Amino acid sequence: MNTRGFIFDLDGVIVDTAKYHFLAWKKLANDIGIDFTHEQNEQLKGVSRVKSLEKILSWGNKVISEDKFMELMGKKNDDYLSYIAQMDAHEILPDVPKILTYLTDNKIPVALGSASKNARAILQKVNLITQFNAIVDGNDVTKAKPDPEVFLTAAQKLGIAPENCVVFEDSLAGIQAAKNANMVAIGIGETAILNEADFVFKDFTEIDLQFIAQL
Ligand code: B16
Ligand code: MG
Repeated sequence: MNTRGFIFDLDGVIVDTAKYHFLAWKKLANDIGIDFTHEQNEQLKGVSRVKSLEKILSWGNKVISEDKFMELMGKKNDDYLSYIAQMDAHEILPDVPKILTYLTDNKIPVALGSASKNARAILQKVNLITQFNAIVDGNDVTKAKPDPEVFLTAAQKLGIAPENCVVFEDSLAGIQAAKNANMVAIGIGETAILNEADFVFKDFTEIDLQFIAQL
């Protein structure tokens, strides 16, 4: 295999934290008189916390002060963190450890590229933090996916050229970020949504090690 680097998104790829984001955003939205559905939650996948709250407020036609905005962001995150506090390794999605172990056993560089500011805490909770050679999360970048910044920074930290990196992503914005970074984009989810990816798999149980080896 050429010297490839592999970059994993976190939410929706390694763990399913979308369900906790949903609970926390729904409570917050309902508290201020806005409805919040699973369909709307889907649209927040891969989207930063600030942008997520902006979208929820616009769906509810609500305008609030900057102070109130900051207060709501803090509330949502406190609530979200109460769910994260209960996570453990059982929440790692099927066959993710198989792929990570294969890559580390073969000394292939692995990075995390996530929009979440809670990524390190989540990796600690599920006991995967030592599997990554580099971690780039929402604290390290200023431009959100589909901007390629998060993945380009990850490639730089790994010391691998962008065109030799492979990205696993569950959101369309993330697939676009990977393509904007000139990387191979592998979608994890539905082909209908992730149609700009180079390959799409429903989940990691559909990916065999032979496929990884020949990339
Ligand atoms: P936080 P990813 C993203 O993570 C989530 O998909 C998205 O729903 C969330 O709003 C965003 O992180 C920010 O998360 O509030 O924890 O900073 O998919 O890029 O790993
Ligand atoms: Mg994701």
